[in-house]
Amino acid sequence: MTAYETLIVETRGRVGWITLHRPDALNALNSRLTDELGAAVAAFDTDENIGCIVLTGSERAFAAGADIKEMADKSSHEMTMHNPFAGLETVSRARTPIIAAVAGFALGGGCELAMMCDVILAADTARFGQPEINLGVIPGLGGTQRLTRAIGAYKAAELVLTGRMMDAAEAEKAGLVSRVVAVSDLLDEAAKTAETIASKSLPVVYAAKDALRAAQETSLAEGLRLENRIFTSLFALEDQKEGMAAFREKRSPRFGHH
Ligand code: CO8
Repeated sequence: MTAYETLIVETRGRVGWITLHRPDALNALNSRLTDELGAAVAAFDTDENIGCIVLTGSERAFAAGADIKEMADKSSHEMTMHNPFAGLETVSRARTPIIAAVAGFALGGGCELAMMCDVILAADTARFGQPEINLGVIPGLGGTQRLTRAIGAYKAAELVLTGRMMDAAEAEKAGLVSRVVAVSDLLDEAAKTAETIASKSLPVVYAAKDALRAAQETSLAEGLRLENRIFTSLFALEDQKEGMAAFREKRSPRFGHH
């Protein structure tokens, strides 16, 4: 397996695990990390033996944002011509579901990275925010867009304009996170959720993710048409026949992922 400098990457059964690992910088996203993350996600996303990816950080920080020290002296031209965060597009485009398991700080690009994932499990220690305004910039990786869609215009505006952080309880109430668990249970809960997803038919999981994403990106009418087209097309799969036969025969399905 590829050696990474800023990540710990491992495979556990049908689940790919990626742990951000820049302990001295609270997992700040520098270009090395985002390149490596893009490569690690792409490798899992093209492996049909992987049915779900877990992305996590440390107990202290999921990620405290883009690396401010790396970015500080760049010109607008440099930022435009050499986007240091291009690797993250692989995360937001992945077909495989990604669970963000967040403990500690998820700030700026860290919060935006969590929002690129499909499920956000938060430890009770998690803190979310978009503090870019304090640095003289605004969010640039989805913080004004995905956050607004996740928690609504007025709450997102307050967070982006003040730069304040939300704790896990507030984030759950606002709808930013799927579930809050004790920090000691975070990785076990992420593993259980990932194994459950990975036990389903992979093409059906891809299809579900596709339809869910459409809800964020299209009009309701277009999304409903897409959902219906995907739903009917799934009757071409052996896994649909197996799933429904298993129900009739009162047994668990054995999905072959085709
Ligand atoms: N970048 C670089 N280094 C960082 C970052 C960061 N984002 N966050 C923390 N670190 C470093 C600190 O500098 C420190 O290093 P050192 O020991 O060498 O001084 C180390 O990590 C530990 O941090 P602290 O000592 O500050 O730890 P505290 O517990 O006192 O504070 C905080 C923790 C509150 C998280 C604090 O570190 C902090 O405020 N960090 C910055 C948070 C922030 O502003 N994030 C937003 C960054 S901008 C962004 O994400 C924009 C993304 C969009 C890009 C779009 C491109 C197209």
